[in-house]
Amino acid sequence: MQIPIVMPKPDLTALTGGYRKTPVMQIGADIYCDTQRIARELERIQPAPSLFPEQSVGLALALSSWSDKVFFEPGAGLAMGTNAEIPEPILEDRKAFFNFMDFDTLDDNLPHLYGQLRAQAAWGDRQLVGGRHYLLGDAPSWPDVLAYFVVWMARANIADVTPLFAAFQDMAEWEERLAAIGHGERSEMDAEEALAIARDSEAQTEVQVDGDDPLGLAPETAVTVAPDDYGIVPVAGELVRLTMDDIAIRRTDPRAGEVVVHFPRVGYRVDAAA
Ligand SMILES: N[C@@H](CCC(=O)N[C@@H](CS)C(=O)NCC(=O)O)C(=O)O
Repeated sequence: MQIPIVMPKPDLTALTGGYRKTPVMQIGADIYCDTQRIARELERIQPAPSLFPEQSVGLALALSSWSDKVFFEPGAGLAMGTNAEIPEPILEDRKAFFNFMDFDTLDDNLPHLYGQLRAQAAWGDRQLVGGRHYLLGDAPSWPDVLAYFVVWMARANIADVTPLFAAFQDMAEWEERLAAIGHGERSEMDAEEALAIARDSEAQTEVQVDGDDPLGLAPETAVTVAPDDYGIVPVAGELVRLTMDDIAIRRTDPRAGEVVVHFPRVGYRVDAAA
């Protein structure tokens, strides 16, 4: 399903209950929000080849927070501040969305942001020293995806990025290797069909609410779930899962029917509904 680049995104939010970010994965009536949650579900369904090889899962997931915040923020700031091609409606949408960025002082901040982006790209480049093909070794893994998406965004949007990254030859070759992996076979499905599949399916989610969780919530409690960083739109539903890894809530939508919406635990806030 194609989703609009700015709000409103009525077909997407019919599935998610309000979560607006990209990407979202739908499997029947299970809706997975956030790349981290999507990656873990893909790993569960298709464990080989692994996205988390050689017991790297803890490290790889910790790096999600790095790429989502520390690496992403200067990349997004520079994309907004230096790409004259970005249409005005997108800039206006992102001004409200990127609460970590002060658009009034963005121009003065650009040299700082360039410095932050370059120093973090250098980490990636150093990690490849000695002919290592991917960040954790000979096989691609989740940290490659995490680092690549910011570098890709930078190359596509940021003015003067070529000289900024010129010294990072190993990184440039790594980018080519990752791009060569491609996107598999893609086929389009329109929004009405996706919504019909949600309506006609039953969520395949096992109820699991951790009794030791510090939030002390019971299954079926009415809650809201929202990202704790930016794009903070609470999604309301009944608690189905609350573990150290994930959160899931059940909600009923006039167009999508009864769906279960999934989030990662880290980076998301759960509150009992008022
Ligand atoms: N933590 C989220 C971040 C997702 C995110 O910020 N996505 C950007 C696009 S790459 C977005 O949603 N931008 C606003 C929009 O598409 O409306 C994830 O890893 O999926």
